[in-house]
Amino acid sequence: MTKQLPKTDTSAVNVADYIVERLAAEGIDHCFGVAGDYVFPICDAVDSSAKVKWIGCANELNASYAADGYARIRGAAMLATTYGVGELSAINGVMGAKAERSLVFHVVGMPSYQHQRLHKIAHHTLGDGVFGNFVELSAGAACCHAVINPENCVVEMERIIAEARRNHQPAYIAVPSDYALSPVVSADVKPIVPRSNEAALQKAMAIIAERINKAKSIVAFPAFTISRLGLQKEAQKAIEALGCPFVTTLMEKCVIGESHPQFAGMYAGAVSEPKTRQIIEGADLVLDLGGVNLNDITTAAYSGQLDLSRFVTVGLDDVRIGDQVIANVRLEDVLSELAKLKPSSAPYKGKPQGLAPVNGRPSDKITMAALYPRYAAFLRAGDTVVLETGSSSLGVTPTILPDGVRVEAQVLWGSIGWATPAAFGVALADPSRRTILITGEGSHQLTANDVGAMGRFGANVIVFVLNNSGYLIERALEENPDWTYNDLAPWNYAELPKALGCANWYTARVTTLGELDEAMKAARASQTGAYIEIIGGKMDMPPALAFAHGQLKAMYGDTP
Ligand SMILES: Cc1ncc(C[n+]2csc(CCOP(=O)(O)OP(=O)(O)O)c2C)c(N)n1
Ligand SMILES: [Mg+2]
Repeated sequence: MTKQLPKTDTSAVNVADYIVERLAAEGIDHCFGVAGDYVFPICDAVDSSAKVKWIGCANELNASYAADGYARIRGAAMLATTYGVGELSAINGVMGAKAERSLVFHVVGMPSYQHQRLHKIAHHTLGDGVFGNFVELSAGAACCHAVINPENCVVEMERIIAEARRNHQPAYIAVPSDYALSPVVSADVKPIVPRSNEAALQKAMAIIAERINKAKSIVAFPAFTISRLGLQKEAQKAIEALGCPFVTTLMEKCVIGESHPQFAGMYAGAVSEPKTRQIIEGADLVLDLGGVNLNDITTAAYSGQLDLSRFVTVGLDDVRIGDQVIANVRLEDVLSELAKLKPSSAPYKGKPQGLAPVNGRPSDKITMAALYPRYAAFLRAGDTVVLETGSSSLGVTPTILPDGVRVEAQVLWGSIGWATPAAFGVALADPSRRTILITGEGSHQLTANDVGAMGRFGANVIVFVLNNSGYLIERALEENPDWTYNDLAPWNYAELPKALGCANWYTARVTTLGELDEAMKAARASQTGAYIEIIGGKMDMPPALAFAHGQLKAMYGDTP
């Protein structure tokens, strides 16, 4: 990709305009955020930019989640917040993007250099005349950072962009408000594109080829980073050239279509299908493509038996085989080298699992056993599903979904409330697809106010809110499900879109399967957003959650 850098040879370009234009060259055309006086110059630069549109969110946490959702589709996103109060509210969301490898450029407006130099007592500070307090905190949620001035702006932006791309994690860019309005000092730079070292790539490929030749059984294990980097097609080609089965965890749900003949199922430790478990736990060689995250959630409470000495892990920027690490090797390059292989035998052919049959009578109350097959029947190619942490994600992920459905979830960081604004960001990032939000009502309560932003900016999301009278997943993860802290204020969820300004949205509150089926049809047909509140049982949970309920000691450790 050739990027057009903004012009720097004229005093008409100020620092704020330069930053916005430079980020636009990364394929970003929306900026999520909340305005504030220190960040006005950045807001002004966005508002007057022909390339980037300002997307005001209800608060900075929401904006950070929306930026994360957007970045997952576009490869990068821009978030703008004000000093201290704004950036600190965004930290949880930006830290989540760091954990989940989503590239958010977090631009923060600081008090002016002049006031910093004079140690003025200013608003949004601790009143101590110190201005570095929050830089350290926000920088901790990023993989690199810079405090910008007119002289370093052009060079620092290239360094920051290259480093953020290399790690595929957030970057923090702090800009004092007077410097933001100063002309940029030009510098002769070119975009730095992360590339493999050719010798290192050849060395890594030779070792991988040798391992492949020696192995009696191989399985590919594509990681969540494949979708973050937009390498789904490249991973599929590599896996087809290898001819081996591939397995995913729930973090990679639908990374390659689930009807693919080489798909051998979802691995989730002891709750995997026995065949899936045997294929991956018994393989001589596990080709981890992108750095699979084997956490308590993806392994169903560490219940599997994976032998890590049989892994070859291709990270974003290195290859690891046992104790040997070959640095400066890019994932995309390894995938394209693997795609050149010729399989030595006929490719693996699994038995594709069909969609689960839809069950229940129209007059039946909505059960989880009837709900999840209905989601699978409802979803179609061209949908992007954003899944919230909670019982819903444990219900949807083990369900086979149609090809062409994309799934985004925040499995590792697991900050509830993420999915509602993330769905907003996903919808703005690619309006050619339909965005479907599936959330529990407890999580939704944290960030539901940005349903208003969906209406305002024409993001036609279909929202499913499961109302099961509280935090079901928490009830299931405790011996006693009835602690009062798992109860919630009983909102009238289906009335939210109207109250939040989405006047023409389709809304429904459904208690029976017949009502749910009707509402799903109407939502699919609507030209605007749609919002369906589903009434579920207080303790009605999907099987994966019931399993976790029986594994509490393994999840959290035994009582000392
Ligand atoms: C920011 C944050 N706070 C608290 C938690 C702990 N937590 C995990 S799931 C959950 C409840 C989810 O409830 P709901 O969205 O209603 O889904 P349900 O399981 O009831 O379907 C809570 C409070 C968290 N993960 N993130
Ligand atoms: Mg709930």
